[in-house]
Amino acid sequence: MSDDAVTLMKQQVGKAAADRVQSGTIVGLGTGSTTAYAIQYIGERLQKGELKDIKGIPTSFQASVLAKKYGIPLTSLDEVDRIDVAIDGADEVDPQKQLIKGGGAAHTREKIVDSLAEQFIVVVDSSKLVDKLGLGFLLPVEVIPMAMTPVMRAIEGLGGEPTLRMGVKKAGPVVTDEGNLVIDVKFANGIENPADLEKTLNNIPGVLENGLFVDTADVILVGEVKDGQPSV
Ligand code: ABF
Repeated sequence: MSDDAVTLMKQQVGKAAADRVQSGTIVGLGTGSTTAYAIQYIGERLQKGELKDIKGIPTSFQASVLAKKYGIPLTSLDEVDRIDVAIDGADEVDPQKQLIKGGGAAHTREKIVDSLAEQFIVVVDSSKLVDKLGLGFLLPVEVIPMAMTPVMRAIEGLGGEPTLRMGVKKAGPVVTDEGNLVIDVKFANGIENPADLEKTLNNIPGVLENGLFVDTADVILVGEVKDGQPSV
């Protein structure tokens, strides 16, 4: 699929999510290129006066920068008693609405915000839809730096193949907003039981959070191209 078609799908699904935001609400703002369009369109709706009195809770430094760029007032979990809706991307979505997230190394804060939201809307292009999690995308696991080696051993004991995530633009390992490392895990046959694995991984001493989001997503908005036109 051409890059233009994927961009069009991301724009359409980001707009569709932004159109669901209501005035007077608290909105969780996710990370990634698809959610970036949702943030942009929320900002445009505010500018046009279609939306009033919303406050955003960013899930990453990137989300906070975008929110400020598009004029979305920000707040924090200390200031609010609820999150009405969260909009966030994903790396894989299975038919049970279970997700793999964390390609942007922000899944810890994302899971906090997305799981608190009354409604968690996932925005993806159709390439993210899979039958089984883990066959295509490696599972991100955020690890306290001093525990990296024993955590890797524990993951190998679970049948996973762990790799420390290295930076692309910056040399050295990727460091999360919390100052931790990210291990990406390959499971040769995919992930048989995401719910069990999510709990097992988070019980390994030194693991802060993993990228399995089970029973978290409420709505999956999928951008696709039909007859050459983007649609949601
Ligand atoms: C973020 O969005 C990450 O959890 C996930 O990896 C990413 C997907 O980004 P994109 O929409 O750019 O594919 O929430």
